[in-house]
Amino acid sequence: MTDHRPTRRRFLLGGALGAGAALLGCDMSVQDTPTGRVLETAEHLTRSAQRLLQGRHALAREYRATDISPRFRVNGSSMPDSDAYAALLDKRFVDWRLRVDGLVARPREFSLDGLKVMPSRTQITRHDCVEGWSAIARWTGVPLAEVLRATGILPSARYVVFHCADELEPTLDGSGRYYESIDLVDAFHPQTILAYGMNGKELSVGHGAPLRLRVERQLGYKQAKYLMRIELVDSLQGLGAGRGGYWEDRGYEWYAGI
Ligand SMILES: Nc1nc2c(c(=O)[nH]1)N[C@H]1C(S)=C(S)[C@@H](COP(=O)(O)O)O[C@H]1N2
Ligand SMILES: [Mo]
Repeated sequence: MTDHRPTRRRFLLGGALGAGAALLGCDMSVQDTPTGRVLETAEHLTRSAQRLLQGRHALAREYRATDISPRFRVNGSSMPDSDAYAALLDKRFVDWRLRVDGLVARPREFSLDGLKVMPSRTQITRHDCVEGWSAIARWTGVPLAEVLRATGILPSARYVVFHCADELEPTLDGSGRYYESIDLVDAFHPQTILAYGMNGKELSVGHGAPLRLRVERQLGYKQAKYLMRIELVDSLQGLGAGRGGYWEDRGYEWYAGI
């Protein structure tokens, strides 16, 4: 299987995070295969793809309360720099709404209290940033699957896009706004939650209040903070520079598996 696994360009300095999961699908090509062996190769690829998919359903390691890091760094934006966010924070997010739209059956807005009365999940996991630091925290939130069950998704939906309140790179045209995306395998993974709580408290502004994504099988930059809108799409092309996220548009990998 390893022969046919596409090579991942790794950008992790020192490889401190260990071997990651391989990219799925797009890099696998049978085009160069001599005709007589196409079927054999196709079978092999199917088997490989299946193993990779099963691998992606596996749970990230969960830790004990005593493993929680005494300090968890704030990284990237530490607070969205806009009057709109300041106004929401001022009123402790009572006016904040998470909009869920795009390729959903029932577009909806959720209040923070509305999300808090939905089924919740708490997990103690390790956050790994590409810059070479890790920290363990307890996250509480609503499984993304529950939100998507409430809105329904259309058959054409392929990706879930997370639009954030912050511009990490201030620009006039909004191209510096933070966003991220995941596929439906990760969207319905049981540890993929929209977190409003951290270590038993409300999520702080630095860590992404009022709501952030936790997608535990992937690196730190996928863990979008300051969520404002979730959009279901069939392609990532129309967003940003088309590579599926703020850092992806600047050269990082879209599937940042750990
Ligand atoms: N909206 C938004 N989400 C973001 C970022 C950001 O700058 N803006 N930084 C990312 C990166 S690189 C990391 S490592 C984590 C940091 O989360 P923390 O501040 O809770 O440590 O958030 C990720 N999500
Ligand atoms: Mo990061």
